[in-house]
Amino acid sequence: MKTKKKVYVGLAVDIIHEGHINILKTANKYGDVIVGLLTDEAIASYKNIPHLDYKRRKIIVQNIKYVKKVIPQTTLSYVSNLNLVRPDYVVHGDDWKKGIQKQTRRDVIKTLKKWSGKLIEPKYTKNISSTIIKNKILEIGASPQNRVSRLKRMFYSKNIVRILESHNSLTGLIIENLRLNKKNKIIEFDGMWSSSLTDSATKGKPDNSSLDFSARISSLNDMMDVTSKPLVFDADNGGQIEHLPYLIRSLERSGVSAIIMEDKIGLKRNSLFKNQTDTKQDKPHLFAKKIRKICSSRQLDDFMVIARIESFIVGKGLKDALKRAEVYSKAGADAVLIHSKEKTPNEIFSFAKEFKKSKNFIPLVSVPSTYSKVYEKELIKNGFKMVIYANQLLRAAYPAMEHAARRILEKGRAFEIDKKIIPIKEIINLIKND
Ligand code: SPV
Ligand code: MG
Repeated sequence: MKTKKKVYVGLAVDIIHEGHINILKTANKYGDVIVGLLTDEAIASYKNIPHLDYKRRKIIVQNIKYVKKVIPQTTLSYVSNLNLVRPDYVVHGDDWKKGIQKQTRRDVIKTLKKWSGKLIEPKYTKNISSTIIKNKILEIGASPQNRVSRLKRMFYSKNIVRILESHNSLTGLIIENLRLNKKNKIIEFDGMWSSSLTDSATKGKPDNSSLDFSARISSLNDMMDVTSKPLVFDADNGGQIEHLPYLIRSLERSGVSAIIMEDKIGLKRNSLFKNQTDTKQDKPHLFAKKIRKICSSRQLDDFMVIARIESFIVGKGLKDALKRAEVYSKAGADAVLIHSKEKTPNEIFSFAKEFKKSKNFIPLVSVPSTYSKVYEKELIKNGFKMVIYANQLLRAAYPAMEHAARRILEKGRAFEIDKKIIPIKEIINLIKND
């Protein structure tokens, strides 16, 4: 009996739609369809991580009647899977002739040539794409549970998770919508940082917990109403251990993905102040108790607890920081934020180098406010998995607003600043209202 031809289809199937079925139906006419399903890591290498994780997408695809087998495709490039499968045909919608997949297509053609395989390109199904559907879902709203889980999935599928400070809905929308095409990859921020510093400053209060958690949660809920990306919550030192379960309950209910809790005690003072003589650190075993309390009270395993170590801030050395990292990791922390107010990342890099050797190593988080010259690629090289740009949007907005106010006072009219500020028409259209 003649063996059936092999047909390879590479798919991400973030959200399944009739465009995928059209491709698979066509592919099935040529032989047995093997789907190379892009892993979360492969997708994260060129755009945002998919809505559903690999396991769930696999279950869907392998139950489509046109599909014979599903294998993982771990890179955007098809080459290694093609060499493995040696298909007679590859089927892909003709939309990849243009745009970021152009090079991938060229490599497929070149590889298929080795065994005279053919590329079949059915017409792309117009007006349907995962992106269009995703935007529709966003209009309805992201479910808290899905939003909570996304952050942990990003930790394990991206080389770095990029978080930016957001102090109101408008800044949340900038983080939600800004996308750039850089070297054939779509880059964007992965989520929002709810900063105690900028939340307090926005309300004209000092960063010393004067602004209580319920006020902060109420304003982050405004951001949650209009965004879908994960939010990381700055919880200072978490407050009283007895109150933590209620804080966690409120955060989970709002769809917050992670809490960052710092190991300081006493009246809170911002870590970037030069003088930290009055700042005290908690005893490691007492702070570990708080971590355990969060772990036992969270309802979703994907809700992350990030322990923030302040040893460098209070002038203690590497040894103290490393000891604490061990204790906090054993207590159940999902990641460690090693904070620093130096001008270079040297001390956090030496911490990373040593901690990486430990069997209790957990992913590292960086807040490059004072050492802002550091590039993300250097953080990645040194073992960091998350970068938090902790205050830049407020710092950008404040001088711009102050300048506008000053010019109006100086000139006795507003005309001079008209060219520097957003036209009224644009501000009206900034927020969709349909
Ligand atoms: C914040 O943004 O509130 C932080 C980071 O906790 S830092 O200001 O560096 O303490
Ligand atoms: Mg803070």
